[in-house]
Amino acid sequence: MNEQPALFAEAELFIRECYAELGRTGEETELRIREIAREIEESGTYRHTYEELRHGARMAWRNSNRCIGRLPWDSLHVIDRRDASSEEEIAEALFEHLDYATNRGRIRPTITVLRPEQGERPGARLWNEQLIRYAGYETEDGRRVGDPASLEFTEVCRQLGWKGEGTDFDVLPLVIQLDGGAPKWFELPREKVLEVDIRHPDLPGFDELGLKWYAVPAVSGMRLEIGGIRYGGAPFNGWYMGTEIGARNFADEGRYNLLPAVADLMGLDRSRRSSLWQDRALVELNVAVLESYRAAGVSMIDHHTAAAQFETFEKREQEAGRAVTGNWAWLIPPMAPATTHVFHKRYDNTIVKPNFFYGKKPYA
Ligand code: HEM
Ligand code: NRG
Repeated sequence: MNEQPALFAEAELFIRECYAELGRTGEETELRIREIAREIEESGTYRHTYEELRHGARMAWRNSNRCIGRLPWDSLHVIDRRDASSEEEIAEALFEHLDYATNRGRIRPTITVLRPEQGERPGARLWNEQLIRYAGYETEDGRRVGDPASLEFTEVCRQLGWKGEGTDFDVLPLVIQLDGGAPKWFELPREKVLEVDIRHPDLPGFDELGLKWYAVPAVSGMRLEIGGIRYGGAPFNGWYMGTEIGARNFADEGRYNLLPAVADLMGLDRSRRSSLWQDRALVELNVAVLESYRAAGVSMIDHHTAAAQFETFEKREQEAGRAVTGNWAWLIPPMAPATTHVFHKRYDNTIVKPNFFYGKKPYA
């Protein structure tokens, strides 16, 4: 099947919008579109300039309907590693991404763009959902260790020959696949992974739970799509909103399931749901997460400030003459949602490109 007309149509739309936003002239725009038309005719695809890649990735963030953190979209740091041509070179690029993005705690929103799909060649794929995530295990007696969200991927890593220590916080290896070849795994060097011990400012016994979490959330399981070009390997990161850890990763029954333990430390009555022991434990768990990141000097935002910044983003987009799209169910924070303005509005969930997409899992 010839996909060239569809590719060219997407490319043209993107270039017109991108060049208009960047203040390029009409002449430059038409010239570039003709150049791309020729390139597609000759090779079946085209290559973005660095400027197109950079602005395209920023537009993709701006268009991420589920993201409440979009205010600084125009400052995303874009690292072009389309040239990385072996799994080893890609692993190095990802280590460098983590170094740059972590910045000893002053996190910098960053994306590394790897080789895109080209015709039948799938380009670079990362099998990890995030660059840094904890392994999950189920023991023979049915006990759960680590992060249950990682059960399936941890088993994939095991079958590739990786072996975890079996703690609640084993950092998974990177699993990298190039052009549909055999995946290769790479242990993440310890010094690339900044972590924060979670302590509570005044709740006795809390610190003995021995909790910690990593500093940098770096989503690696999504495809970046710009002007019809599909980048299956384009890991990006910002910083955490506290509730992602405190109200979901630590609290969900299907994750670390810590609310009963925290409620018991607080001496709450768990025999009745109406004592609101879950709600009260949630608050203290989330205080501990926010205070711990602050004390460690690691960037993190609370959900109230995040919502206020999102409102500023909405105003700025309106001033720029652009419509804001959003997914309400994802934008509202998982704690006290009705205290934020987001709860009281409607959002248009239309998908605008450039954007990030989930596709089929590379394994399974
Ligand atoms: C989702 C916050 C940076 C793109 C989210 C979510 C939050 C969030 C709270 C919902 C996550 C969940 O419920 O699992 C933030 C904050 C950032 C930030 C505080 C700090 C700068 C970024 C960056 C990008 C991005 C740099 C891309 C360049 C996305 C996308 C999703 C998302 C694509 C949806 C993920 C999915 O569907 O699983 N963000 N974000 N965000 N964010 Fe952001
Ligand atoms: N909820 C997930 C992370 C999803 C993305 N969140 C961000 N992205 N903050 C978790 O690990 O809890 N970001 O690019 O900053």
